[in-house]
Amino acid sequence: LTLPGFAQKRLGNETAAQKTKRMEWWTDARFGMFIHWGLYALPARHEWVRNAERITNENYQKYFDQFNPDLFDPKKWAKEAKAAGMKYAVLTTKHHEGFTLFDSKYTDYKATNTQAKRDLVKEFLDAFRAEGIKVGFYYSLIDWHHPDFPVDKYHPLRPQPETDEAYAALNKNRDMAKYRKYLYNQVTELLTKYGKIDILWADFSYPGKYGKGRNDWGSVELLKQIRKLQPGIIVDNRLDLNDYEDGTDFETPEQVGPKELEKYRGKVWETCQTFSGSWGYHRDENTWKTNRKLLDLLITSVANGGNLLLNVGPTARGEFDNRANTALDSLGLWMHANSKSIYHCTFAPAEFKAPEGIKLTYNKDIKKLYVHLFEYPNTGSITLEGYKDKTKYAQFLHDNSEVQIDNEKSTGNTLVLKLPKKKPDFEIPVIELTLN
Ligand code: JFZ
Repeated sequence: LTLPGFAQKRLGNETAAQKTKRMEWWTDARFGMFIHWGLYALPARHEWVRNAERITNENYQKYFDQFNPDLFDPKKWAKEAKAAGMKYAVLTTKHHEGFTLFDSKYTDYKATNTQAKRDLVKEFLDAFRAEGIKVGFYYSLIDWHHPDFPVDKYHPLRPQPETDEAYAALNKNRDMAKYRKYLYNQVTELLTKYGKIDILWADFSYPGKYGKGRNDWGSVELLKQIRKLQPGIIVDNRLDLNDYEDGTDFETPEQVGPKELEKYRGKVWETCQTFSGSWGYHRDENTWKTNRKLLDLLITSVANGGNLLLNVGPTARGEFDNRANTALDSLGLWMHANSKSIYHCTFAPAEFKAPEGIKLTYNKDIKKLYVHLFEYPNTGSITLEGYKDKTKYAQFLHDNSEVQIDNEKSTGNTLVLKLPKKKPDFEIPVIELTLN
């Protein structure tokens, strides 16, 4: 029963089934690459450096003048993404600093006017599409360079302490309506000049005092325009439209740990994660996640029905650095042998309980359950309560070698599997159970 007035607000008339269909490739893909690249690769100390160090346009100009990515070769990026098992990639076409990697006719603050002298977005698209990788645009709603973008609590020029008078003084010549038009024009450019775009990742809203939200961006109109120009596109939830039933395609839990991700089960979501802490290339950051941790995030995402968007911050010369390559290689090795437990998989039916040290994923079409051994037992066996009458066959995923059922110990509905004493040569080995 739907009572009039209780129906949620809607922007369009797509049904839930149509939405599921539109998003099918994305929910199947599970693993994508985020790429944060801009002028902030030069200072190499976080993409928020302008904010953190309160740098003026004038003092930031040197990075524009110096920008010269002589090693930029997106074909290499695309190959690296593909080898890691990633199925889509999202590039920062413009980050908060306002610099555009694409050739926009609405600004001079763009890659074509630097020593790079070319449209870097165009080259990214060509290269990734050639590898069969879906393509997405990150576009920053925030713009610290545009003269009309009103100073707010996140602006590098923000007043401290915060008072209405201080903001008003800084904003007397800034006009949000003009900036809103600029933003609308650039998004329109991005979605009309570059062919089919699979994802738009708009970032981000912070409504409230000295913040910005849907009325500032013109989010309703913007989203309608986005959907009109690219009917198949998938849009993130950062336009401040969460009270619209169809305003959001997916949630974006950012930099959260595996435990936190369990809360998103049943929703449509993608966690974005950095290797270290910064999204932009950060030379001196030494807190890199271990390869195991990255793998944990990938498996845990799928085990809870979500995607992982793993970020790389290319250097100012346009390359992934060695630390990034090493991490991607390691994920690629695992994915090469085990990706069947990732693609087209989701959380297991509730009847399957995962014992301590195990995470489950499930492919409902082929009725396979994937048992990820986060801890490898030294007892030579694992015990799965309630699995026996549901399981037909067990094998390791990486080599299709049989994992024998211990018929003596498998009493009642308990399934006991015999494992090799020596752990297979994967950080987290996977057993594939073929279900009845
Ligand atoms: C934003 C950006 O500021 C950041 O530089 C990066 O691009 C990241 C992917 O997205 O960071 C955010 C945005 C929103 C929240 C947190 C960090 N949030 O709503 O909690």
